[in-house]
Amino acid sequence: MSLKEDVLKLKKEKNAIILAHYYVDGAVQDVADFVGDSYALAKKAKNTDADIIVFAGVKFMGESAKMLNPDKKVLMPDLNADCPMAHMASKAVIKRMKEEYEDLAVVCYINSTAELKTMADICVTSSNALKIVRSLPNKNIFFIPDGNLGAYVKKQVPEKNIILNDGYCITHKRVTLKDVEKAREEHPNVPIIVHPECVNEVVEATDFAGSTSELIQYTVENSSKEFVIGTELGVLHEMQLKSPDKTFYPLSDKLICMNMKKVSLEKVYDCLLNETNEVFVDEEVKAMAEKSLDRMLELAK
Ligand code: CIZ
Ligand code: SF4
Repeated sequence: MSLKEDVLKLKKEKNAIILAHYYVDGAVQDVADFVGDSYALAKKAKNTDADIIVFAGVKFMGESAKMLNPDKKVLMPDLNADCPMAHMASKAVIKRMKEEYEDLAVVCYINSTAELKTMADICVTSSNALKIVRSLPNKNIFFIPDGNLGAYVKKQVPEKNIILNDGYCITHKRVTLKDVEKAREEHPNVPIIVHPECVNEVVEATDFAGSTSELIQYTVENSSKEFVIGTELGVLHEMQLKSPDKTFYPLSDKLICMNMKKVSLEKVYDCLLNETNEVFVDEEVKAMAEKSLDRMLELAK
């Protein structure tokens, strides 16, 4: 039997569900029950009746799944697959901001540790950030940890005073304006589409910015037969599956998240077989952090 078949068999025997992010290896996406971006995955994690959730993604995603579904066993193929941006905000700075602005809402991108989420009023993902920020009654908003997504939201929602933090995604930050210019030369008249985790000057120079699922949707609905893709290149797997007759060019070959790529099919199999790498979230942290996640799921409906 192939490793893929072994995983599928084991999954059935253990009543397990495999949730995979679009950024993990294609071979892992192919054994998953559900592949999605962080918003879709959080919703799935909340609504499953499986006994075990194997979360093929980075640590904050496993933590969120555990908080949304505390009675389930959540396993991660590699506990060292961690998103550096998830740590890029300071609790001391958040406290200071709260003192400075009486009506401050701390809006926390889901790409953050459970610890940081304890300081948040509400979580967002890139799929629902605009909708949620617009719907908040607060004028002053501290957007953590991603300064680039924060700047994108600020531009789209000018009626709010959005204070930016200086966190960033090490993967999307590698794309430069030069890459955009080069792609325009090599692929004239081809839409260049990017994730708003890219730096602002890149977002502004391209044709469309959106969340992972919005980018995939764009390539399905747009009549162009070619696209230049400015996000983690794992999404090409789904784009190609959805549009086999279209051609996708990477905006940069540096768009690889090394942490997402730590998740391999072998590790998926091992963690499910031995039920290792279980995710635990401290009770006190969970009690404070889960409110911001639940509030997101409520407001994003
Ligand atoms: O960069 C990430 O980790 C993203 C975009 C996650 C997600 O699906 O929103
Ligand atoms: Fe974190 Fe960026 Fe990797 Fe996403 S792509 S997990 S934000 S480092």
